[in-house]
Amino acid sequence: MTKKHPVNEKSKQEQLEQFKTDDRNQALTTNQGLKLSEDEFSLKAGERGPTLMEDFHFREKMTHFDHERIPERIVHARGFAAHGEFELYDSLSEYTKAKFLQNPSVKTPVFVRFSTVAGSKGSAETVRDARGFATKFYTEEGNYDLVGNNIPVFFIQDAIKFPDLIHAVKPEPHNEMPQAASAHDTFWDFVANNQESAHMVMWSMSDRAIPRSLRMMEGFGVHTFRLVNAEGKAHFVKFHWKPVLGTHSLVWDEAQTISGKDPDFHRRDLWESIENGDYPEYELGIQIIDEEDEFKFDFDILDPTKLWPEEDIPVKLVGKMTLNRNVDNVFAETEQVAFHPGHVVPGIDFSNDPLLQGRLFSYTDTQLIRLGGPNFHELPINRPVCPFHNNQRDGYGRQTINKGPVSYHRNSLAANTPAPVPESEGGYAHYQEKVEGRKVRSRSESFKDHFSQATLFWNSMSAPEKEHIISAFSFELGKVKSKSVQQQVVDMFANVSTVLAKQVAQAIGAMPPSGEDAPVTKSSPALSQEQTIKKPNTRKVAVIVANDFSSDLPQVLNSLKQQGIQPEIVSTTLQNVKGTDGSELEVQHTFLTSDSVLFDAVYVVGSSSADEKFRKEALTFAQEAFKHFKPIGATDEGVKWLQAAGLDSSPGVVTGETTRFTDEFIEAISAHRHWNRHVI
Ligand code: HDE
Repeated sequence: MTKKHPVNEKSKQEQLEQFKTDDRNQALTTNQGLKLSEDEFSLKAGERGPTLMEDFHFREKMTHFDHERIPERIVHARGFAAHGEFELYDSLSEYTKAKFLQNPSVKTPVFVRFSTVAGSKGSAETVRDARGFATKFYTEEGNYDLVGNNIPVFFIQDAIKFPDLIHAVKPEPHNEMPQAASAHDTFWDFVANNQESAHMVMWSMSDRAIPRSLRMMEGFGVHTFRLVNAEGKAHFVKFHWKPVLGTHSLVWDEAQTISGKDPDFHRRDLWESIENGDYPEYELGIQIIDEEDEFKFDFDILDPTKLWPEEDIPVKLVGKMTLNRNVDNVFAETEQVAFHPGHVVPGIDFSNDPLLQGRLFSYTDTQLIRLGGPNFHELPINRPVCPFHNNQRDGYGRQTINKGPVSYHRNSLAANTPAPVPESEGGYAHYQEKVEGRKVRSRSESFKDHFSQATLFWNSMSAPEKEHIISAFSFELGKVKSKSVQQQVVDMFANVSTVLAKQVAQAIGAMPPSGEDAPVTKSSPALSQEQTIKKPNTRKVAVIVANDFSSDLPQVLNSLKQQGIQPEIVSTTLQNVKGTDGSELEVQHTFLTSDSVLFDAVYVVGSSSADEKFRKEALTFAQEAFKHFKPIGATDEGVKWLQAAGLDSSPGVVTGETTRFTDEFIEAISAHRHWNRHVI
């Protein structure tokens, strides 16, 4: 007998509600429910005497505290997550039978965790690193996890090298330095001696590795997967997330300052956006290659160090994900969520990418130690929204109370249930790819070109992006102590571009390569962030205001707000500031509590009654913003201050001397950064 899984109508949110508890206004009890009369003093033999063993209250409280921590993730330890939903634009039945990709009226609940890779759980968030972008879709056929990164390729081609890569990038074992940074000898030694890393290293030295916001970065499934339709026909697919706000980055100097000023910069940005109702949105894109075309390209589609140029294989946008709910408890949800690329649903299958194949082992294995046993799927955040039944039993922390004596298959006592479901009724059947071969430990010839796409990436960058890459290499290698490693890296990247390698060699005192770059025959404009979507909304502007501001200011601020811009008032103290017409503005930050780097733009208003100290603080904000190529606006007294400091009449600096001040300032904010500004 086969039984179809009934679809559970309960949304993920409702399911989670059952597990939530509000301790406010409740009596204090032990975990056994015993009400307690006192919670400040342990039980002692006399007021000045020793504590008694009998104190079960003390022992329970302390034991629980002693066991509060679980091991952090070996990689991606520092992360932050949010709930949301995914909606499809049009049915994808041509390519896949996955139920959540059939019907545009179905909203699929999702949980997304973003992360850095190398740093520990408490590390700063704006470090140079790839970002994890892991999405759990709670579908009616079970959980589907798309566990991706914000960079479309990876450092290595075979999973067996992952422990080596991670050992090399993590803090060096003899002195545990540096934290959350690749700028050290072992990482670059790994790079030079594992040259398949060339392409990914180009990405991680680029602006992609220092995103402005988790809301403004792309996501990639990285590996080639398979979509399989109801007729059993398969296509190769790559998954993309495209942020609706465009792809934008910080600059390195700014990123480093933020690490100190606000190590929680990215989680704060995500949290506040969701609390404000500015829900982060990403469109899901797919690139499709017919199975027959597997060998038509000048790269192997199974090689995870290669991307599929979007100009050759267009990205079809198929749906939108909106993150609209913050977590209630970071430990219960963000920390305990367990992603796994092997969590698939019918209609989604794997390819033979050797990196993906290894990941299919690693993720469950890591949860066993991190979450303390095999029952982590029962944690509220990990439970599917459809029922699950099988003969697995027991283990640490088991919550399900399985009834009856039968926990084996095949059986007659329970009419051979729970029963497998035929493929035609929704049972998962692996795609029957024909596989033949000798058992070998080797790299396919088709995986041996490590530089063509690294060069494609370089050739696709705008001039400022290239400059940033050169400085990133110069910074990172400048921190490397071994002259030999420095030279090996310069020699390696001469294979990507001699222009790049020569400039880096110059910066770090290494021998420059000889020769010139070949003429550019191909570039992929989609790889550059220059042409990305540019919008003003959700951009934060520091508005520097003193008492006696002009009566026009509230109107300017309203116009900014109408565009979704978030002006925040910065002044000397948190006292309200007053305008010449008696109006008042609430101050959100002082010069002490905030900093130019925490904003997208600076607007200097000032006033004639502001003192010299105020003027200096305002100019520090403006000068920092100038150095980081940010838009700067000035009206009133602020115009004079900028003029005196020589900061006016540069690209992206808009002063109230023009009648179109507000429009021009909004335009300057939309542009994100003004790279054509001359910064000394
Ligand atoms: Fe992961 N990776 N990874 N990875 N990965 C983990 O699983 C692993 C790789 C990615 O927010 C671990 O639960 C191996 C590529 C993300 O919880 C671990 C290999 C990509 C996250 C693991 C890779 C990723 C992880 C550690 C080489 C982009 C965080 C904790 C074959 C496509 C998920 C955990 C979250 C986490 C193994 C390479 C993405 C150890 C063996 C390529 C986003 O299982």
